[in-house]
Amino acid sequence: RLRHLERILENSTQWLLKLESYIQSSVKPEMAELRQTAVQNQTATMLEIGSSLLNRSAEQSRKLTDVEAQVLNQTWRIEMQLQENSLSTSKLEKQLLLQTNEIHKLQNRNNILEVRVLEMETKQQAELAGAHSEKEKLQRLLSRQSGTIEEMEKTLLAASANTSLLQRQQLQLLQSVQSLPSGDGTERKEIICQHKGIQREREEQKNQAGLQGHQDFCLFTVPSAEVRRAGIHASGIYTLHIANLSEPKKAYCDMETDRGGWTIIQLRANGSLSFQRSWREYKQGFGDASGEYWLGNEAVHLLTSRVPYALRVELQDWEGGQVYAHYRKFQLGSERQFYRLSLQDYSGTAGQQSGLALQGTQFSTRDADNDNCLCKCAQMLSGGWWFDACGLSNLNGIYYPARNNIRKLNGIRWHHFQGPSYSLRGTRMMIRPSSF
Ligand SMILES: [Ca+2]
Repeated sequence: RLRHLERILENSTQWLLKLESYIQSSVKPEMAELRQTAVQNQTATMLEIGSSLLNRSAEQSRKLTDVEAQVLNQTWRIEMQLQENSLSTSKLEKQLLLQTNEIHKLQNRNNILEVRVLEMETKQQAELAGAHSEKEKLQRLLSRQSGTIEEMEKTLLAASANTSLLQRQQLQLLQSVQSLPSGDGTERKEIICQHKGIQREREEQKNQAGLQGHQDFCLFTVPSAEVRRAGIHASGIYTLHIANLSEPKKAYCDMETDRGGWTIIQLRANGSLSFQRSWREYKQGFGDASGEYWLGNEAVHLLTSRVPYALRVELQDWEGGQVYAHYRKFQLGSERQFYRLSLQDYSGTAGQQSGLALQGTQFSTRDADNDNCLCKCAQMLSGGWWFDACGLSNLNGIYYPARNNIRKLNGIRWHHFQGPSYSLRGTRMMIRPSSF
């Protein structure tokens, strides 16, 4: 049995070996194939992974280069800005330096000016003190003179009383002469002589009162009925015979305003006459006594130089307003003094003393610049006037009609009445002896 078993076992072992060899022979190529495919698969996947990795790295590198470019751009921009900034900074530094230099210069000038101002102040104070003492002296003199003037006025009043008495006698004599029947020549002559005597006496009285010579201003208001009848109390045009003036002058006399006796020296009423005139014209006068006119600087100078005169300025606006300025003392210097203005003792409703012009202001026309301005006021503001630099008034400016008269610097101005650029509707300047 055992041998049998051994033979079976041997057989089966052989069989198994055969099977194995068969299996081995049949399985080997398959395995190889399987391995190959596995290897191929793996290689493919590896290749895929590799290519995706490559793609990714390429993308990353692209992004990196982009970022790099951006960074480079930014750096470049920043550098440019830096450069610009440094340029502007240097410019600013230069400007700063220049400005500090200028400030230094200005400070220097300022210091010099301050020193000058101090010097001037001290000088002015000294001058002021001098002026004060002079003023006191003048006031003393004035009070003395006003005393003598009062005395003179008294004598004048007495003289005028005498005159009116004499006039009455004269008129009576004349009337009696007229009532006499014709024929008696001798008596008539006598009466005429008496009349002449009265006239001479009147002249002498006038001389004593300092009113010598011809009748040269609007002073006809002797308060007697006879004179009124003779018709020389009324306002109107009169002929003035002014001493030292070659020709008589026609002027309008106002016998009503403030007791009358006024000689009109300037009139603006409707713009019919141009006041754009030369020095010569303002000297000799222009226009007509029946309308707008300027009497003439020479005539006014001669009139106001012999006896004290008063000035009255009347102003009218376009809204019906009316004001006046009265100066108790008014005098005009000679042509050599450029018709320098002298004004004192203001009263009235037109502002204040300096409303017309400052004391001592000279007359200027378009062809004669005597003002206190670097400019030429008469050319700038038109007309002839006592321009300062250029002052608060100009009644000889251009005449502007209604509703066209505001914001006009070259119009008819009076600052203290209607402001600096309002052109007035009408003006009147008139004079009479202060003693009137
Ligand atoms: Ca000037």
